[in-house]
Amino acid sequence: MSVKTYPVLEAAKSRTLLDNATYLKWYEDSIADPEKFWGEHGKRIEWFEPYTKVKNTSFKGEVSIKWYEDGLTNISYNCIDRHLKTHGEKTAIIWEGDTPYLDKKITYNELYDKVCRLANVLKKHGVKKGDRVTIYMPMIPETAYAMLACARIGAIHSVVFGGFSPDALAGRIVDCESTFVITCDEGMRGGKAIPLKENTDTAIQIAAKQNVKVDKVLVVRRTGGRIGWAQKRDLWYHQEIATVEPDCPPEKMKAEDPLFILYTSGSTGKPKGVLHTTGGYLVYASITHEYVFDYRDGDIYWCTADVGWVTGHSYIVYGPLANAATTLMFEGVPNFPDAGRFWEVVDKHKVNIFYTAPTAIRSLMGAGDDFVKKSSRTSLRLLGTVGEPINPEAWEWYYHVVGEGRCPIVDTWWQTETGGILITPLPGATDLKPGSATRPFFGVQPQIVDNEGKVLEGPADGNLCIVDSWPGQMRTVYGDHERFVQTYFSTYKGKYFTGDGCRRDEDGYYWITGRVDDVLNVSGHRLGTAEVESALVSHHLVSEAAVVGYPHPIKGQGIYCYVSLMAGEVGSDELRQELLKHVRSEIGPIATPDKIQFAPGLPKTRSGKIMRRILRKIAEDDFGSLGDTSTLADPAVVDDLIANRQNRG
Ligand code: 6R9
Repeated sequence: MSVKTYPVLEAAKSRTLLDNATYLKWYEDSIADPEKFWGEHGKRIEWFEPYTKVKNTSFKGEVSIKWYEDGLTNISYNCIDRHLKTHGEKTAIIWEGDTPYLDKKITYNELYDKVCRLANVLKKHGVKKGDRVTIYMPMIPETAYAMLACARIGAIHSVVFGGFSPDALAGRIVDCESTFVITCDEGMRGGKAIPLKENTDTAIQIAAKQNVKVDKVLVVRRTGGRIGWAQKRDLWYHQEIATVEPDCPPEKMKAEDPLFILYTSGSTGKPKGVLHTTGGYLVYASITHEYVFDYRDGDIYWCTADVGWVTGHSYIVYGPLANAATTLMFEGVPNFPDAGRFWEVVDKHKVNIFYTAPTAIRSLMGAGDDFVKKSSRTSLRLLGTVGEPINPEAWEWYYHVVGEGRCPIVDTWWQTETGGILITPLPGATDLKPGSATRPFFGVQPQIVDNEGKVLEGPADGNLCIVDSWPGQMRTVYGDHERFVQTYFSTYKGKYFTGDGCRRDEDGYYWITGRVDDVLNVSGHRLGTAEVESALVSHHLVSEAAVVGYPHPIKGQGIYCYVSLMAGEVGSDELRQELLKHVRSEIGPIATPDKIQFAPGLPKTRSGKIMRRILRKIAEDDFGSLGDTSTLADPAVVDDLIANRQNRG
């Protein structure tokens, strides 16, 4: 197969310090002597007490990851105070509301004021270093204030995506025993109000039944909609911040003190609390933000992710603010009021760097070029994607129609667990191939192994591992270090296993082929098949469920559910609707099944294991290659599944 290559653009070459030769040199140095490389680059942030140790990591045995361990710093200080002398009046955050006429700008001076006050509010209500604060918020500046206020006083934040249901929120509150919640009356998305406070109230009741009592709820007023109020528990944000001091000294944090927990789906069990710490995380978020996006002072930078995901943490809040950038926060959705919204916002705020997800690109591509062409987009200089593999057609459209062939695309591969970007082009250094995340960032050593763990050299197809630590790596699963070791370091002993399949081509470029475990990627959102299955079986009429992904033109992957009902029950369209509703309420709208097939039996091995491989093939309409079905307890089940599949027509 011949793959088109796009050489580095001249404009990108002239802007960046990092041409290809420099990339190669730095990369080599970073691998040959990580201590020296990260020792130098660690100085890009300010330390109250400098580190003398740089790297102390082991992927073997108990697995222990420490970076800059004897240094003292504070992330809020680094993202705000440090910039005040030179950038105090610079815009830190541009907020673009859901409706096109709503926007505002927040300078670094204002950010300082807001964050200090909120930090003082937290303190006043007893939040201390190490306490967990849950943030269940829409895309408004107060969400960033809340994260930074926690970081300022050393509280650990757990941001829960505003699209999650009360049940999912409760699970996350309970897991990290969080007694303080920051939320909003309602969020606004695509013209619709999202009842965040109401969901929080419900979640708190659920959590209470599991013996976790939320003491305080701080409520930001966004819409002014009617909400319930618990006198002793609930606090209005606007009232509270008016009564506290405008300064709050930043807590001196050890580099390895926790910064945040972010729950993410794995192949088994409940979502895991991915724990990131302070020093290494910030160094890594900041260096990748600068070099991957070729960020320069004065650039307007926009990442369209939600702060409820890791992309929002590292590349809306922490990376950009550590670099004193202007970061745009968008409350709305790509197709409201119409499919031209992104490009309108680009023109309105003169956005230079634009970072979004393949699913958004595919859906806007489907809406037609006219929506793009209505805008000028002359400010754009660099485009980025993240979240899932980008198909070459979408890449080409993004490059030629949106970027008019002027803007490099950085296809950035990384994960909640990695804290920052690991495999990516650098705009002034890397020739691009549509669909490839290209080459590793500094200090990152990818390896491709086969299913037996044999290391594959040269061009190869297999499972993606990373062989040594980088500063942004997660440190543990909150409260369950054993699960951390089991999940990431036991499949291939002594290596970090990403869960992704990957091909390396003859130029050493990496092509991520998608998850090789039971994790779905729906519109760039991670979901465990086990989570959807357990939501389905929690319905009283369902006896068993198996969930697989199948290719979906917009979402990347769709959710295909095989459902067996209790004896005597019959599947119907009404029941299908009821199950859709049920899953939405258990997890949230992102988990809404695309197809539900009622199946009297599921293909199982004689030992009772569901053969997902077969279910995947049927969901993909690919029955020619079902493979060996002889180990099935009852091979006839398969014929029934094919006859009743949901993809017909
Ligand atoms: C940052 C983020 C991680 C999973 C990851 C992979 C997929 C992310 C990708 C990509 C191909 C890219 N993924 N970026 N696949 N090309 N550029 O998305 O984190 O939500 O934890 O998802 O997303 O499968 O393992 P997270």
